[in-house]
Amino acid sequence: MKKELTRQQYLDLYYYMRLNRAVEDMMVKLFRQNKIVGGLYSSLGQEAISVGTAYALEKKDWLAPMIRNIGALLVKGVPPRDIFMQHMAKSDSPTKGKDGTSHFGDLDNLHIVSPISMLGDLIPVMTGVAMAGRYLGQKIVAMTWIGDGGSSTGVFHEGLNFAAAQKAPFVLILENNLWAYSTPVRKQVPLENLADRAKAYGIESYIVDGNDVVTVYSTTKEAVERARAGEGPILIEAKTFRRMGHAQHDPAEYVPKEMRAYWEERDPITLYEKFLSSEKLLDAKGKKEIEEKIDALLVSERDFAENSPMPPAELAETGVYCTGDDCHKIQAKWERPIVEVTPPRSSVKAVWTVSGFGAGKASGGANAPIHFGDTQPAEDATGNGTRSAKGGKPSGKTPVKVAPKKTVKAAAASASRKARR
Ligand SMILES: Cc1ncc(C[n+]2csc(CCOP(=O)(O)OP(=O)(O)O)c2C)c(N)n1
Ligand SMILES: [Mg+2]
Repeated sequence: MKKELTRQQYLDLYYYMRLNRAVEDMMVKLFRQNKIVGGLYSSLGQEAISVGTAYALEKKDWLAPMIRNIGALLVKGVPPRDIFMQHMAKSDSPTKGKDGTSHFGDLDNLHIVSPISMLGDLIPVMTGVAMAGRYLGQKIVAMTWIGDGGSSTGVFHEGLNFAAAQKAPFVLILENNLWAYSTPVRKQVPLENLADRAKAYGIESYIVDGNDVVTVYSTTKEAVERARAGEGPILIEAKTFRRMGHAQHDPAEYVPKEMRAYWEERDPITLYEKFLSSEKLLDAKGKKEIEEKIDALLVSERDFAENSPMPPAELAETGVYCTGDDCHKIQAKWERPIVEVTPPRSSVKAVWTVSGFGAGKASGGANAPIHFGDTQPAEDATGNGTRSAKGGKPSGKTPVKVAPKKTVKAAAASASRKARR
């Protein structure tokens, strides 16, 4: 681990990893008391990934968690009581008891898209979120996670190819914990590094030690800022190990003892505590204060959850179908003049360029425009037509200039300046 963050950032990462583990420990107890409805999954030993990656996002960014990403939800601001109530199917839970595990989102405030059980399906969905953010001029980045097993689904490849083709500001975290249920990664992927999958789509990738929270955070931060700057999607493979079975029902006896022992020695929280104490960022007193803070918080959050009633039976027949405004009131938040892109009509000129998008032989060059209106005829597709900031008439066709070679970041910055007009 390298020292490069502020003291507060170091301590935040520690707090959230401890909180992540404590929330899950408490849920194991609730599960054994038969208070959890449905399955219970564990991210024991993988906390550095959920916490380090989500911590690299800004408040306005979007994420969609998978089953082992409770840490990411906590970092995004979900209170532990919501996680407890959701797992207990209580009336005050985010889904009012209609769904379990971490199957809930918050589109209005925290920008969380609910997980989808079908592995890989969140990749095209979050690509869409990333593209929508670009369309609305929001400068957001979207993130989701996938496992080693999930990276072999068809939709993983379709989704990542789509994200790459669209240069979507999207970061995908591939948690390679070496197992998918009882299948070891070696038996289902003929690759040493799953990050190599990125090559098939011409996108950038990183490999990180998933048990080193500082490296996870700083690598993800770099990837997030590159995606935000217009470089397109980025894949990060975080190497780690699934310390528990697939879920509570699975004792994982198929995992070799030596493998488990090796990884238990590399517990991400223990490793981080050593680092913090060697850097004089945390002493015994500070550690105790954090533990007491988390204990007190979780006791009150658990009590709140336990005291929440089970939903009344009649609730089952409500909210089954979306009925429009009384179902959800999500409105697009435009960060650019809406008139630039609506109503779509054939005369609408492209107003947004993304470096390298459409740079193939048959298209217009390194700064091809993305059309928001109807697709223009091929010969017009290279036109770098501009419109006034107030969304007035197109200013006429401007000849395409072949942009001098500049760094991707500079090109992206200029694209973003245009976008803000
Ligand atoms: C498309 C699809 N196939 C199968 C499943 C069933 N399933 C749920 S989790 C899982 C294993 C996932 O392994 P991995 O992606 O490595 O994630 P991990 O559990 O290790 O975090 C499977 C096969 C599913 N949910 N979706
Ligand atoms: Mg796995």
